[in-house]
Amino acid sequence: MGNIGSYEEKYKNFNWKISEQELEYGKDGMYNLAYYCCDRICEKGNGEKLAFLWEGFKGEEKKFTYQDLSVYSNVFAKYLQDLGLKPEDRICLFMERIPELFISFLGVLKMGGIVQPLFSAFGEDALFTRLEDAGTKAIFTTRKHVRKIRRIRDKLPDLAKVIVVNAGDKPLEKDEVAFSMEDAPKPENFELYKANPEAPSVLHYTSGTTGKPKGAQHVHASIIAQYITAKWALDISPDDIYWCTADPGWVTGTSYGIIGPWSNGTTQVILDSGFSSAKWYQFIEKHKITVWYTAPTAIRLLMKDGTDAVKKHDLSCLRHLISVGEPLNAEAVIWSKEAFGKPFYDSYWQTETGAIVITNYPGMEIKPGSMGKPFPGIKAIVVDQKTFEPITTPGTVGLIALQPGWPAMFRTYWNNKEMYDSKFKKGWYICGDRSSIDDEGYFWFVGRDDDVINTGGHLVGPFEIESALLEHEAIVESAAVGKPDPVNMEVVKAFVALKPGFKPDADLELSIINFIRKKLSPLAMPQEIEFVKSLPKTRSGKIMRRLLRAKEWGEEIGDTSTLEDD
Ligand code: 6R9
Repeated sequence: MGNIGSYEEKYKNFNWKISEQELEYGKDGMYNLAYYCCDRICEKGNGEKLAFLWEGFKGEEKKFTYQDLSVYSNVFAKYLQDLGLKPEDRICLFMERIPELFISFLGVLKMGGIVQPLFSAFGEDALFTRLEDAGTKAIFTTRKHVRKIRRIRDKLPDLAKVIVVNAGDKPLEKDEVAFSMEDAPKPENFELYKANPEAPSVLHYTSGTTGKPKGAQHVHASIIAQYITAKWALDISPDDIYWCTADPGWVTGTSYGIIGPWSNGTTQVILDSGFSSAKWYQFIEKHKITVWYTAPTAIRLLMKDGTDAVKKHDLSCLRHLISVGEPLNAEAVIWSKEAFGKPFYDSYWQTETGAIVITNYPGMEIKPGSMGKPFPGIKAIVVDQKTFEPITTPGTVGLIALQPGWPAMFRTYWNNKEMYDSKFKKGWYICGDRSSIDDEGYFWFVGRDDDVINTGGHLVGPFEIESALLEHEAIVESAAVGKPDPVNMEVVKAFVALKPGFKPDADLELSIINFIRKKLSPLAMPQEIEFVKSLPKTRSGKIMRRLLRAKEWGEEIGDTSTLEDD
């Protein structure tokens, strides 16, 4: 761990300028983050270095050097300009994990666009909500997903262009254009958009308890935090082979699947394939992966297959393992030591924070089950849930609160400044998670402070599911809550009341589950439907999800004084 030095010393002497200086951020007036992810690496003489190796689900491979990254991101940028797209236009990426997904991300930023990555697994409703809210101007997709866009196109007046990558031979429809990265003309020189550090860059949608998903809007200067956290917390260097298992539809897949590793000049590997422990271990062994960033759900799946599956492979290449997205159980840390000879390090952050804010810093003693301590430059405390005053007694649970001002912090929610403002109390940014801090400054995660469901590291908003459920012909009322699950931590359970004339049976349950899978995504799909006569509500008519949730978790129900009488 050559990168980092002692935590205490780094924390004490930290200044974000350290990162800016290493990056030479702002030299010759250049603040566009895409430049620092490829062109600068080439200018430093590392253009021939491998930026990424991609492996598809059939085992096919493609390789791209930093020079390729630089050239092809220019191809995307020029193409978008020629289509008439302008700086600050929202341009959505809606593709499976093909090389074009990663390269177009930089391409959009190079022409000044705001890049809006979305999971390709999203169904038409989930897609529509996010494109409508962002007023998205253009969308990159593949043949496989273009149908979903066609079904909602009429309702999206701002969506001028649908760009189909690898379109094949079948004819396209009006305002759809076929695009091939390899065949498109390569501009000799592309003049990057002169973004200022505060210019909008990435728009990531994330779910809340109420209302539609919110677009957390980031700026180009976020790279100052993403670069240094990737270097110090993930402990990557240009000599590493790094694997981030996250999809860029999730912030982990952009902050640490694109910006962090590439601004550090690291080689990364990308696997566009589903999960299987044998496949993952083969992948690590074959590419001699040294740093691995993944999520607790995946670790739990690996644990299920046992250490025997690990021992079939030579995984001695692995040097550092980090986890994100959900609480990392103490058992997973202990198991990982047994299986890989190394613990998983935890890292805590959010779409809104843009970069890691609390982590088990390399070299620091890990307390299994704790998330670690604030990253240098981050002041994190817990505050009282009602008064928002700092809690000073170790071990007392409060809300995680951060002092605003780190470079990767979101700057607003798109079209929703009011919601953004509501996240700040007494000068602190309130993350919406509960935790305690022990007498040595370690954070112990307790749970979320809202009804958002964390399933396998993906945040799913109950409101979006409930709204979609109401579109089903049989349903009159609905509530969605998280229910405990040994692998995914939580899965979605839906409570539904039926319209007269509908029978609560297995066929109807299946029909409802499939309905949500298609409309929203497999992630939001309920694993269980419970048919009820009516839902518990407050006197003001709000569904008491807390009550339904407590039942699922076998918890105390708590104060029910606001509950509506039957
Ligand atoms: C990066 C990311 C954020 C929410 C966050 C919290 C949960 C993330 C965690 C964790 C326990 C960790 N979360 N990391 N909970 N331990 N190490 O996950 O962003 O999708 O916005 O989710 O995820 O609840 O508030 P995002």
